[in-house]
Amino acid sequence: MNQLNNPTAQAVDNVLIYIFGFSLILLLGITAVTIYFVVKYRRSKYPEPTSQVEGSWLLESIWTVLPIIIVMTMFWYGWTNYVGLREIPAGAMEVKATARMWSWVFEYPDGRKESKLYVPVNKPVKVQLYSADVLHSFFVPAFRIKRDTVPDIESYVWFQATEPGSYDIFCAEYCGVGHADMTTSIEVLSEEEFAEWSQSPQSSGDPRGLVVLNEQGCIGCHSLDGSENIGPTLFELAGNPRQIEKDGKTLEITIDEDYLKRAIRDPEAEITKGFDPMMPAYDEETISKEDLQAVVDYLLGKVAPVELSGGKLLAENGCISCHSMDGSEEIAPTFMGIGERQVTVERDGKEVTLKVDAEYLRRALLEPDAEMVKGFAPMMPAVDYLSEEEIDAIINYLLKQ
Ligand code: HEC
Ligand code: HEC
Ligand SMILES: [Cu+2]
Repeated sequence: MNQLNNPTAQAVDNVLIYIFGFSLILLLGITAVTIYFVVKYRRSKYPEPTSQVEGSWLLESIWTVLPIIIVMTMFWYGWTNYVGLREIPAGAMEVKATARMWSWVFEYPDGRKESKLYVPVNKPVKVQLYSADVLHSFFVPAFRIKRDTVPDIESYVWFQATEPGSYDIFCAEYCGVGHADMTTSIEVLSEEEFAEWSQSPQSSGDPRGLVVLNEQGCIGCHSLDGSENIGPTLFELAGNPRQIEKDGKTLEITIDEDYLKRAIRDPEAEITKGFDPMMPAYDEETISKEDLQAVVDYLLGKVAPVELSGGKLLAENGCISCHSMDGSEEIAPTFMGIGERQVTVERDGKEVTLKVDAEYLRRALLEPDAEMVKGFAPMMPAVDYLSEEEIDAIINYLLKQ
């Protein structure tokens, strides 16, 4: 899909048309003059030279100065537009894009990961570019943006969509057999659709309590990881002692459900010692009873950890771009039936046949080069960037295939 009135496309197109236009005028002009002279001064008509021109200050000045001016305007126009492509407009939304063989992952500030880039219309978006393995290039023709992702180097592009729709993303740097399949899209949503999308809990997999903490901006003052901020951290609260100030007296209490509810509904009444009374009160209109319960349950760790879906992890981490689920084996062994398979691997130069089990899969994930499945090239990246739980979820999922 195409739409050409977005700022980055315009910056590029204007310069292109300007330079191309001048080049075309010069090409036509020079060709026309050449043809005219060739015909007019042909040998049969003028067998001898007719004039000896020694020089012309005027002509020479014109054809020196004029091209300099033209070339300098091209430079100036190109430069100012290029700077526009590198300067992020104020209020841009930030997304992290990671390229890996052979897929893209987009990570939002709240931690949500998607394989397509969802953005709202009419909002500048800064895409922070990373590579997990080799050189790739983030290329979106509709927005005229293209930038390499280089391992260990951070770079960025920005764009602003002016119409909802779906716009192709390509990898524009040859990165191996799966290069041509390294495509996805930018899904530009209307503002309402985007708000709905960013709040829909099932697509993020976040428990309701965490969604409310994000939505209400609690995370602006409270961390969830133990670091102190404007407010106390909300990490590991359950059962911990707290010194609070109430009616001018310091009391020691134990954090429980009722305390947390009071702290949110009426923060002024009991102030956590060592902090300023800066927390706004959240009444029932702002946070409903159910949401308050969800927040408190979440803070007390009562919610079962979100069930990690192995299938989703495989898709999110790009495994499916090399491994198929349907039995085809172009690049890597298929996951179909992997749980009840015998494999022949090469280990320390010897061939070994073994039964696929959890231990084997763990080794295959963490140290893929130690045991090479026979008949395949050593292309599998070690997945040591995943957490223990995520690796377990993948292994359990694979064993059931
Ligand atoms: C403007 C910053 C700010 C915002 C926004 C904010 N808080 Fe607070 N919060 C504080 C401060 C400062 C304290 C400590 C002083 C006090 O007890 O009022 C606090 C205390 C708390 C406590 C007691 C913690 C303890 O360890 O004793 C809880 C629970 C809490 N906040 C939850 C929330 C929730 C839930 C939200 C969002 C609905 C929220 N806060 C939004 C600043 C904030
Ligand atoms: C760049 C392509 C590529 C990607 C991406 C990739 N793999 Fe692999 N994988 C391979 C290749 C090639 C092999 C076979 C060679 C070997 O054993 O290293 C393999 C082997 C495996 C094996 C052993 C299979 C068997 O039949 O014994 C498992 C399990 C596996 N990969 C899981 C994963 C998971 C999970 C991911 C995603 C986190 C993943 N792979 C991502 C290319 C890839
Ligand atoms: Cu690529």
